[in-house]
Amino acid sequence: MDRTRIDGARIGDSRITDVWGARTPYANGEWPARVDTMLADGVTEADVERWVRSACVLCSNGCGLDIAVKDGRMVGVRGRADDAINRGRLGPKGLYASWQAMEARDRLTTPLVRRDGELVEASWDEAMEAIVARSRSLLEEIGPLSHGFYTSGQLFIEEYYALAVIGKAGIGTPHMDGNTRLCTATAAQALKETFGADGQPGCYEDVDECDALFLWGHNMAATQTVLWSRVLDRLAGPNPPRLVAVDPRRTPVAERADVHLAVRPGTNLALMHALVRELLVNGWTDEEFLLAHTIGLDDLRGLCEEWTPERAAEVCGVDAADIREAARIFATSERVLSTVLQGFYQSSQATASACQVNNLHLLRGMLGRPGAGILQMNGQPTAQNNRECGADGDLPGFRNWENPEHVTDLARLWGVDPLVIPHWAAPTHAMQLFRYAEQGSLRFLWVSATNPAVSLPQLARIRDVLATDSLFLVVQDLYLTETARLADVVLPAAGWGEKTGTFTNATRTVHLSEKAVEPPGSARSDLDIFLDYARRMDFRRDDGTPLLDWAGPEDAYRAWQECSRGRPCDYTGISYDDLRAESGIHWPRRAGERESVTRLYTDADFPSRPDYCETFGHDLLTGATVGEEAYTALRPGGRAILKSAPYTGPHEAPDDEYPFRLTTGRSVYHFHTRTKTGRTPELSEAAPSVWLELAREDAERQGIADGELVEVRSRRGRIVAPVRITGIRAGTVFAPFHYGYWDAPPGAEERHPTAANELTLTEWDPVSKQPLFKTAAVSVRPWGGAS
Ligand SMILES: Nc1nc2c(c(=O)[nH]1)N[C@H]1C(S)=C(S)[C@@H](COP(=O)(O)OP(=O)(O)OC[C@H]3O[C@@H](n4cnc5c(=O)[nH]c(N)nc54)[C@H](O)[C@@H]3O)O[C@H]1N2
Ligand SMILES: Nc1nc2c(c(=O)[nH]1)N[C@H]1C(S)=C(S)[C@@H](COP(=O)(O)OP(=O)(O)OC[C@H]3O[C@@H](n4cnc5c(=O)[nH]c(N)nc54)[C@H](O)[C@@H]3O)O[C@H]1N2
Ligand code: SF4
Ligand SMILES: [Mo]
Repeated sequence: MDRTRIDGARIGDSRITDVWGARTPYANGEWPARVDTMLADGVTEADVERWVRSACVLCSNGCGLDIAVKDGRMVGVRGRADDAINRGRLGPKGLYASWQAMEARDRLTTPLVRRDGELVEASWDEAMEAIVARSRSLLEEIGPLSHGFYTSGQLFIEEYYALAVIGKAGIGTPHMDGNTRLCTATAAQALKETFGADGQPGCYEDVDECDALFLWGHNMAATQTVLWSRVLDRLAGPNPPRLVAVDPRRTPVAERADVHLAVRPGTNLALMHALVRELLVNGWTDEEFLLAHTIGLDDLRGLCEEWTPERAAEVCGVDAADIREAARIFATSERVLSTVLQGFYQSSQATASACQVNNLHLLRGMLGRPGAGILQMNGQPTAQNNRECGADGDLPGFRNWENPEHVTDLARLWGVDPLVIPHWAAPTHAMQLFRYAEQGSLRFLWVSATNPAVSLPQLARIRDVLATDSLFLVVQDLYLTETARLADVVLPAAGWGEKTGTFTNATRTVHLSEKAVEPPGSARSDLDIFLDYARRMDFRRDDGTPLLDWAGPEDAYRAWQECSRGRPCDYTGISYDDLRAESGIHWPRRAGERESVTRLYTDADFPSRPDYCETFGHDLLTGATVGEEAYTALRPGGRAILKSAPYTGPHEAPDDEYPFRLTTGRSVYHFHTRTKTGRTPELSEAAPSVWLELAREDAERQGIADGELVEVRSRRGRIVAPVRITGIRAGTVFAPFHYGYWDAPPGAEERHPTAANELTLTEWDPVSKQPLFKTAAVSVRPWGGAS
């Protein structure tokens, strides 16, 4: 099928095989525009009745686009040439899935409630009253700690903020988190630990200007395809940047790299210590910058002292010469951009490793100017907003739960007693939330826009937890997912294009996504559902007025703007109308300002002052909190903090029984648990079923042929998958985590399991609490069973 047009011209093949589209080479400077369009079969641009302003919600790149509407339905998308993020381009998920998934025939259209063990259709009144009745009785009997909320990185600002106010001021429970814990908790944590607050220092324009680009555990070619197009266009132009990739697999990124460090999974920190040491021992540092703008240099020096390239090479399984070369490129390039993602965030010692990337940049004063930047990347389209709005463990507006002033500030804004807002202990992280449900103390769990029955580690356990009798489970989704099937109440949500709201990509760029069409059946927006719950629960401020009196998204957004005032993520100068006039606006932009801040920290003034910072920090080895007193004694005073931790290595090392290191991740064609991409014909055909990547020498040693079915076992479970022989490092195997069971025959999780998370382990980074999806020990054997 050929429905792709680039710059108006049809290209030969579909964007399934031509993932990044045609090259538009450029030197430093502005990335040329190229407009990608996709329309339903038989529809031409002349047939489109309306183009509705939006941005793609299938990854954190946040590409600006317009939705094509005809006869009240979405019939395609077109990239926006005036958007600085994508300059008109879209990748396969944006082109094919964004709109087709919403038009799927099996969308949820009515609430479901469980009666006599079966989910049956119900009215909104019945469903909401069932929720409210349970909520009220549990609050009376047990109190707020009976309630938990597990949300997403895929809702809008307005929705997170509503949920944050409900959970933190209405109910007052600390048990709130999102799948953002699995996704970008480490990005946030590394930024907080080093600089004092969350907030991406760099921007995508740094790709246009850099001399060297380091991708730390980031398969950008598959996971931010449009950003990778930008990189490919730089590589195709005059004076291309040098490229360094750290990834155990030979990814498309690694194939283009000048240096590819194929480290053993779980060993990132050893490599980072060696790179930092190289900069230190060779004097490749900016002494003036370090003295004026950082603290902690002596400790960092001590930490890395013993990590010669040879020692790290042995631990990581790479060449010492390659480590030296990578360090030399970092040290001798004038403008270095780093991007960090799941190969670091979901691997061992995640926060300590991600902070070492920050440290490399600080050692050279390498941030806050064109081409010199850090992108502690996000993954999900709106992960940033959950962190900002506080529907997870954070307090809204990057406030510090250990700072009583910040809590009082919120209490004033919400009109409630500061004691209602949970801040007496560290917030509950996702894995702990499920543990409380398992133990029976958490009795009410409301899951919105995430599918934990496929995306959390150790699935057999998670399925049991979700099905526990003592737990009242509410699931709010577009489809009847694996998780929804276990719910007591299922609420049908309106999704992208069916509701209005705002969201912010990985580089602080805010887009407005306008409602283009009506949702199917009686589905309602997540915002409407949360507001309805708040109304029925009769949450009030201390003065007796309703806690949430917003009529719709713009009201909610204005309330959020107020909450962000004076904080690092200040939105007060970005209105809906501004977002209608400009395609993508960076925060911070304060009331009255017309220009945004493109790069943070241009003056090297960091948000680390004790009264302003988002955290007083942690010990990066154990996760113990530093506390206000000790933090204040450091006298950070606007300086960045150089910190990391001693190397300890992966938790579960291979042994005789489980000799392989398993790592997991993504295919370019699927988004997570495939609820959208699995309902998109082109994408589902491109990657219909699970596989296991194995190195040739391992396959030969085990007598396994390419395509042969194998059984992969860990201490937690098993999957069965055909082998693909690839350029992965020997001793390591890789499985995509996309393949759950919503479209599999009943009982598949027992007989023919395919979800990579059957194998993964219940462990997390001590600081960010992000689960370790990237390291586990497994065995691989030819599978005897029938296919
Ligand atoms: N097509 C597609 N795009 C997506 C998504 C999707 O599901 N599909 N999801 C979005 C989201 S939410 C996210 S979070 C991002 C994730 O984007 P990425 O982080 O780029 O994706 P992953 O495949 O999870 O992991 C990246 C790489 O880490 C490598 N890796 C594994 N273990 C280690 C290790 O110990 N050290 C190092 N250095 N590398 C290791 C893997 O081989 C893999 O290539 O993608 C976003 N974009
Ligand atoms: N083994 C392994 N596991 C992983 C990872 C890995 O690399 N390896 N990566 C982790 C990461 S980074 C992530 S982000 C998670 C993702 O894990 P999940 O969040 O579980 O994945 P999704 O499939 O994106 O689930 C989102 C759900 O929200 C629904 N949805 C979409 N839009 C809306 C909306 O507007 N409203 C409502 N109510 N629902 C909506 C979708 O239908 C879908 O069911 O997986 C994590 N799990
Ligand atoms: S790069 Fe991400 S945001 Fe852009 S079109 Fe692809 S999936 Fe959508
Ligand atoms: Mo993610």
